[in-house]
Amino acid sequence: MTEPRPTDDLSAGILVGERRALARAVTLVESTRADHRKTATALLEGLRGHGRQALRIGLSGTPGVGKSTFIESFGMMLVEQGLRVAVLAVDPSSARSGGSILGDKTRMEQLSRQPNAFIRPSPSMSHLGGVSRRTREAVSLCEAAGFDVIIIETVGVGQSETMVAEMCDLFVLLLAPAGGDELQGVKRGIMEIADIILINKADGDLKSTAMRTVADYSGALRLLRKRPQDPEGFPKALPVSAVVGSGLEPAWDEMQALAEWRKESGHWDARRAEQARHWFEEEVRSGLLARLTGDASMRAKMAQLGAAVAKGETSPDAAAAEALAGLKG
Ligand SMILES: Nc1nc2c(ncn2[C@@H]2O[C@H](COP(=O)(O)OP(=O)(O)OP(=O)(O)O)[C@@H](O)[C@H]2O)c(=O)[nH]1
Ligand SMILES: [Mg+2]
Repeated sequence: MTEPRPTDDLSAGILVGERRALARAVTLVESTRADHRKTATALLEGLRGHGRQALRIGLSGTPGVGKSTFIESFGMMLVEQGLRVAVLAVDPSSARSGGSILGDKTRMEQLSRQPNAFIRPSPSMSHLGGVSRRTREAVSLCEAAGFDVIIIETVGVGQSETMVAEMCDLFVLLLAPAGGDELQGVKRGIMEIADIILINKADGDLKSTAMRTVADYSGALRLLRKRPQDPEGFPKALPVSAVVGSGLEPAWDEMQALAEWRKESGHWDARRAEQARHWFEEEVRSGLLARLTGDASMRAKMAQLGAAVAKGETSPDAAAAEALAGLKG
């Protein structure tokens, strides 16, 4: 008989959708300890091939736009439809203190109490590489645990959005109602990765401004270059109110319509394949970097080569070749 592997229990728990097992597994993939990393890799390998796919939704928006409130009401709507919803947060900056995680818990109070929801705040990791791997692996774990929808939330700061876009099927940008001039404020790169733009706070006094903002963005989106991964009419801007709960069903309908179209047209699979290749290359890059800076002798060699380059004793190319040659074996 073969020995049971340490991850067998965990794996079985995840596959039947146990939240406790899932939470333990996410903690495991977050760990930077070498032995934990080994176990995590074995766990993820063992879980491959379960054949489940969730709809992975990236959600971005500047602080205060209403991401937490939106996730609470949107998530509740999905749960009430019988769907299982996971929420993962990505925040590579250290700006988010324990305080706002607490704040998030209260803002997602109802959702966090649902047996069919799993909410995981951002771990305190400062570098983007660590956050991205942890999030990707957490996404895989949630998918293995049979979640239908995985929302990956990120604050609207540059790089983290691009990273999240590389691990989701749909990218939703949440914006606040604003006058026409402020349209310019949204970075072009973000407009280009958005599949659906939701103008939040379309309620009360802000409603008319929100409707105008929707019209402005609809116009701006029509001017963007048509992307092969979009059916007619996408990307799209819609009004929502996370507080009142209005517009959530139409937004969900559009997300599903887009996902369906991408599945039928082959863009869904092609994108996931491309993402897998992207992350493979990223891992090789970061693995190489880790080996170049990982042990003391390698670090000393890098420092010595760097100094030699700085003094003009050798060329950057030759020094790099020498550093890389040191990795062999
Ligand atoms: N009127 C109105 N206010 C909203 C709506 N959604 C959120 N808010 C308010 O906007 C403020 C910020 O909401 P959050 O959900 O915390 O925003 P967030 O994007 O998660 O903010 P960070 O976590 O700081 O990035 C809160 O006071 C909410 O009550 C909405 O649909 N309408
Ligand atoms: Mg929040």
